[in-house]
Amino acid sequence: MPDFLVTGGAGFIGSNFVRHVLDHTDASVTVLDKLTYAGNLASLEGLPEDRFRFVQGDICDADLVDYLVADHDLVVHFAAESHNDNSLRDPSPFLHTNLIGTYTLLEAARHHDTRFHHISTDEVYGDLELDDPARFTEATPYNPSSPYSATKAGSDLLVRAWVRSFGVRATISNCSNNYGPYQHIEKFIPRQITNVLDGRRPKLYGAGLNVRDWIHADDHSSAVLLIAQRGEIGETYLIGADGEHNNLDVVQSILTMLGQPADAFDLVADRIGHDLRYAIDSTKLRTELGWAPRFADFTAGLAETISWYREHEAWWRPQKDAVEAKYAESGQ
Ligand code: NAD
Ligand code: TDX
Repeated sequence: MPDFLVTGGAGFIGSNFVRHVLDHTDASVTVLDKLTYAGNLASLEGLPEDRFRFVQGDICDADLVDYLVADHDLVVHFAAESHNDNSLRDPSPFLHTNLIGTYTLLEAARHHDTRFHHISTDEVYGDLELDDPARFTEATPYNPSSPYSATKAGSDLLVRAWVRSFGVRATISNCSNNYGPYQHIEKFIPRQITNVLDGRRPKLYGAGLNVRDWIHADDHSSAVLLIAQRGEIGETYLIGADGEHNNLDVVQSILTMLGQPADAFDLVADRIGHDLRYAIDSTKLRTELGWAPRFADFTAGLAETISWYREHEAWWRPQKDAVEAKYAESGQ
């Protein structure tokens, strides 16, 4: 088993992936993470010391990145500024981390001929109409809407260019919306769960009719591990679990599961340029690599996630007031 360098491993999906690799392989893992507001060492507690190492640092630090990449067989690159609303308030860290950071890692992978897997998002494809029978595929043209998704699209294009021009041994995956334990409470599902647990009302942007295609973070991790092990160099794989739901339905499920009336939410200011619908066709990943999600039932996965936030208040409580104060400034 190769040794993994996981960037952004103190974040939501990165920390899930680290646990997944340690549980399902005999590989060792090094995490490189800057510990921005979104990184949390508490998400990596209890991992085996003989197989896990944490390095605090910036993926734009070329010397550090070069030193670490030289010492590993495989880089899995999760580190990013990841929240659309933040990118609308201040795009600059998104350009720094998502573009310069990816470039810095690619240069190190090129110099050391290190296998590289790039984590990206379905948002690079823009959005779909609610009644469009189509879903995104690997052939869908890029059409990003927000500063966040534009920088992720740019990072994907850098990876493709480094494959073609310099022979970097890279793959890319574009995944739909993740949910599950350890997700930062600025994001939709954990924000609403912790609102209800905190005696606040859930906040829906616009009319709540935007659709997201939900996948449990564990299923994202199993797909990434499979692509890292068996994916074809230069290829892109879309990851999704057929989990389309509109935001209103998700909020009403959370309210009901927590014993509140289904109409106990507020409609608030809409997101600027708010993408209407995302939907993934993951046929390539399923047929070529034999992947299937474990959390096929979104309602069951959501109930488990609610229980996790109920039982891990110490993990999210320190951030709650600051997150809500920031949203309040923009009427959300
Ligand atoms: P997150 O915001 O929870 O975590 C990001 C992590 O990256 C944090 O630990 C942060 O400290 C670290 N980081 C940020 N800037 C850094 C830098 N310059 N150097 C080193 N570390 C840095 O994000 P997430 O939701 O776990 O997303 C992880 C990846 O998955 C991102 O690339 C994102 O675009 C992609 N993705 C996310 C979703 C989703 O639904 N959350 C869906 C598809 C793809
Ligand atoms: O309070 C809220 N109320 C609300 O209605 C918040 C925070 C969000 N929303 C809406 C906006 C979206 O339609 O919920 C939906 C999901 O919002 P986010 O959790 O912010 O996710 P999204 O913008 O869809 O992007 C997510 O999926 C793709 C991740 O944050 C990205 O990193 C990933 O690339």
